[in-house]
Amino acid sequence: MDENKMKKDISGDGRETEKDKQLESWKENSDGKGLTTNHGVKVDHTDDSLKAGQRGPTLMEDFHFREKMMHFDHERIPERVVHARGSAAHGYFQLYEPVPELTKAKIFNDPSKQTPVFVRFSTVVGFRGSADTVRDVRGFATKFYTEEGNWDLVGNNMPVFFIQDAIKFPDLVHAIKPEPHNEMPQASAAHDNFWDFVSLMPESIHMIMWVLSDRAIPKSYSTMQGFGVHTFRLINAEGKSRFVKFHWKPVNGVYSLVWDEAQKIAGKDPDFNRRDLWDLIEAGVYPEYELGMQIVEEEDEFAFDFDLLDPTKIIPEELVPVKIVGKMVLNRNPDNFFAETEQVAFHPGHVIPGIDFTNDPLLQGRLFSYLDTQITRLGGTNFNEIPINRPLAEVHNNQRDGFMRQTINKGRTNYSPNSLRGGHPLPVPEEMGGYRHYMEKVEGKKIRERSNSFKDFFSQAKLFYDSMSDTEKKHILEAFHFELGKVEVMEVRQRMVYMMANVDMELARKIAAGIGADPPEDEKMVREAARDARPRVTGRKSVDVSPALSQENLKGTSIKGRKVAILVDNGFDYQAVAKVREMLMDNDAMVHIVSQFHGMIKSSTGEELKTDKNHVTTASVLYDAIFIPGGEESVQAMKKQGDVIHFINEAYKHCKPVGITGEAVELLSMSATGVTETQMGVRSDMGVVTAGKDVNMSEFVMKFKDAIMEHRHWGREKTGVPA
Ligand code: HDE
Repeated sequence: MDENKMKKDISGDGRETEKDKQLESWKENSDGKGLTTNHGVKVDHTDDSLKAGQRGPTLMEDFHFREKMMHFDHERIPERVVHARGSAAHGYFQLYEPVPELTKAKIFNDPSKQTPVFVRFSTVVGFRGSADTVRDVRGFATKFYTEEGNWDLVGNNMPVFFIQDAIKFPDLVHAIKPEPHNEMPQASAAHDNFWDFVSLMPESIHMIMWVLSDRAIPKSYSTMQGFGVHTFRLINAEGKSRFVKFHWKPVNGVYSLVWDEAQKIAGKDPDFNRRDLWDLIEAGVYPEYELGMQIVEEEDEFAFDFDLLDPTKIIPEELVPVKIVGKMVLNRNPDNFFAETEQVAFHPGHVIPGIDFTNDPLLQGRLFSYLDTQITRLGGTNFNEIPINRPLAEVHNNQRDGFMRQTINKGRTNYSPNSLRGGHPLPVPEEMGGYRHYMEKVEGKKIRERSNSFKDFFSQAKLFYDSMSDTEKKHILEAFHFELGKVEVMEVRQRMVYMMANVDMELARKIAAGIGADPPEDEKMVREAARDARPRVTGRKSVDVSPALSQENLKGTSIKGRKVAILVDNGFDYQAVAKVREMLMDNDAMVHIVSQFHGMIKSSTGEELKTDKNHVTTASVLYDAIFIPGGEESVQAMKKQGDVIHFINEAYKHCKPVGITGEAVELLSMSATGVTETQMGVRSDMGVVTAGKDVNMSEFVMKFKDAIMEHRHWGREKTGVPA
């Protein structure tokens, strides 16, 4: 404020002074708390630094400025070396039926209890600010705040991994991250270093099949499977151990994007998956997942044609069905991204009594890595005291000091054994809930060697490929063409072709044809690419195809959470929009009204609709389906809008449902879909659902809903739509 004016006000002349006004306004708006410094002192002004006169230098004694700036200077912590970009949600897990025969873990024995959870989904390769829809593995990490302590199930959306031994992890991650000399490409495996590594690592090929499949571009975290990957152990109260693989199965089905769409979304809305998760929860359409277990008795350890300890292998669900034990519901968004999503620290070693490890060499290495990484990332050993990491179970131990210690422990003893505090905290006997590691008999020489039982690198890669639908196979081939097409060193492309010949000769030939490599006819080179691979073991439990692997068989039975754009302009058919919107809302789908400009749009009968998006703030790739109602004036306007025609073409190209009624069917003949205009009755053809004027809208709405349920209409993929 002007210094002279202030003086005048203070001298007073009976009128309300500037200061009085400020005070009144503060009282009106204050929540009774007010802005403070970090040491709790109330701050009177935060928009100007303390200066020697209005135009003078800034003063060192301005403790508020220094504190504010210094905090800002240090506001970034090292991002996760992998899984840097993540999005998270709170929720709960609830058991369906107790399973005491399998595990003594209390979370699996009390169906009346809701155990709080915090789940973080992530991409692996990209930095914190990278796009969501890149081709990558997705992390699916769950922290269960159980009454017995925290249990972290730190899984992925793919059931296998690239490598068999943790010691290869730094190599894998160095190879897949942007190349060190020029830090390119961002969030992508499509570069020479990665494929050079893969072409020399046949153990990675099963995972490569998953990464080049549609699983690597999930549409929504709410419709994505999760897997614990490793074989763990469950221990019951009698001390009996069984092997277990954990599965998360989304209640609303499993869906992916298509590659062209995923790349466009990365530009249009890099936060696509994050926003979707947030919006679903805000709308009360809570993501739900069932937890499943594949149980293998100890005596069946060697019953399969692969080694249960090998993390590059699945247990086909046709051999060991997934027993569903409970459900997780994500129903609350975090309050603060940094405090929760960024600071959450997962660790596969956070287990509770009743859950134990196997000797999977990848898991064993992870047990070291996660604890270690938090110390750098979160600044010290006290990260478990950060609110999001704090267990609900009480913590009593002899840990005291270290950076950022939060707990003020009372008493003089911090060691065990002690007599000065009666020995407390006392170790807890197993019978009273103390964690006792499973007493597995172990014997062996100290060696750096891979078990021969891990060396069938290709059978399950082939199993995966053979279990895909034709469309999924086509997508895998296209992904190979994209990824290897970006590789500059020809020898690497060629080596990958030889490698893939060990999985499927026909696939390898098709890959070669798309990347300018020789077909894999040289048997010696094919064998060399396989390195020390061993053939599949015969005479054990095995399958040649696993229908459970194909997403075509994993569709949901509702349209819950699907996003539909309704394109309108002034003069649209209100009744048609009302009917479609009602159906979508009734089924928990999300609707956006899209028009050329933001604002209110008037129907032909005078009703008004507020637009949610205009043509420049959205695009067809951000929706699962589109609907365009009739209305003479609206359709005439849209005919002149290239964006509308592009919307139709692109949705059509990506095989999405396109619903069109009344005069709007004329727009089809302007599009590149090749669909001929029809004004007659209701027609549904490969996801294009049309209805002429004056038809029964209920029939249209039903058919449109079915088309949305189908998600993608792959029969259309053959058509070369320019969009
Ligand atoms: Fe991780 N992994 N990982 N990983 N991982 C990390 O831990 C590591 C592996 C997974 O949302 C890091 O806190 C090693 C398999 C998820 O915060 C790090 C090996 C699976 C997340 C680390 C693996 C995963 C991570 C980075 C090979 C699926 C994100 C920051 C032995 C079962 C968790 C951090 C979150 C994060 C190490 C392999 C899943 C560096 C050494 C297999 C979901 O510690």
